[in-house]
Amino acid sequence: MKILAYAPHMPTTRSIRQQSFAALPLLTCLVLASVRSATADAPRPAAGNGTASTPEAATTDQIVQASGKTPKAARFVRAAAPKIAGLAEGGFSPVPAFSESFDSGWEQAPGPWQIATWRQNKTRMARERAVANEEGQLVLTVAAGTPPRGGSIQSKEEFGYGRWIARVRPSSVPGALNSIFTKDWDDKSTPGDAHDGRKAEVDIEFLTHTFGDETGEVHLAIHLLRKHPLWHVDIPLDFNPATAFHEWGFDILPDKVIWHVDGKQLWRWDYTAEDAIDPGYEFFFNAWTNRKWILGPPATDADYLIDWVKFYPLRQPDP
Ligand SMILES: [Ca+2]
Ligand SMILES: [Ca+2]
Repeated sequence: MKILAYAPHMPTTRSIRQQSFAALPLLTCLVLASVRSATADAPRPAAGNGTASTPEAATTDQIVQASGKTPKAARFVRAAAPKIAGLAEGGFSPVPAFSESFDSGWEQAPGPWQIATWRQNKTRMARERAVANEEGQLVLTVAAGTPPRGGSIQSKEEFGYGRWIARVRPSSVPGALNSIFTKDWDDKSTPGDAHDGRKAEVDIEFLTHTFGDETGEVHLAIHLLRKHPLWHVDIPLDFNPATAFHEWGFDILPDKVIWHVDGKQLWRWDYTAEDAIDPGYEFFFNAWTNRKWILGPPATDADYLIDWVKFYPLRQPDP
């Protein structure tokens, strides 16, 4: 994403359990301390209205502005794209360490997930916009009209290196952003502070206004605390992501991130001595809107369908 701030999320915290983040991927190392204030997405106390106060707004605006100038990549053609490594070949566990199928009624006992009830990127999140349907799909809804209202969930635990795959179908209604991302919002080893992570973020974001007849775009980004986004790109696609479910994901590896769709590589981002993604990231889905970049709000409710998500950890090398 570009984005930090708005990117996918930005929750606020009222207790330890609420973590937030933004949507941008960030990465790693940055000077934590100094940056925190800069990050607008920082969570604030959700107390009451979850409204945020200040600094966040600036950051969100900055992110949106930067995201609106995202470089455009060459068109992605699924048939011609290279295949990603299989689980064994890539060194991943053959069995997911975490998986969720969002069965009907999921929202009544979301287990390892937290449903956002605060603002993210200036969009008000609520439980009624994060509900599983009869088909066993999580539906994150961006409501028609104003004020900006969306849905968002995040994992309660954090994860290390590995492969994430989510089977999703973004909305065909223009004016929404539907995301898949991982972010270090909270360092879970320090329960006294619920938003002390490094704020690095890896994003997949769909801007539904880019979807058309057999066409569309996906926005990929890396955010680090020191820079939002650190890197981002819009990739034109040879299909419309909203016409069918596809398996989207990313491999978070010790030396690079690889984004993929239906087993084909979308992009590869190699770490440098300064910029890298390290373990300890929470996982998120969200749906939100704004005017400038997302071209929202939508004219009718925009539903983002998420069938399942799985995480295959990278195996430790044998001693
Ligand atoms: Ca973390
Ligand atoms: Ca913490």
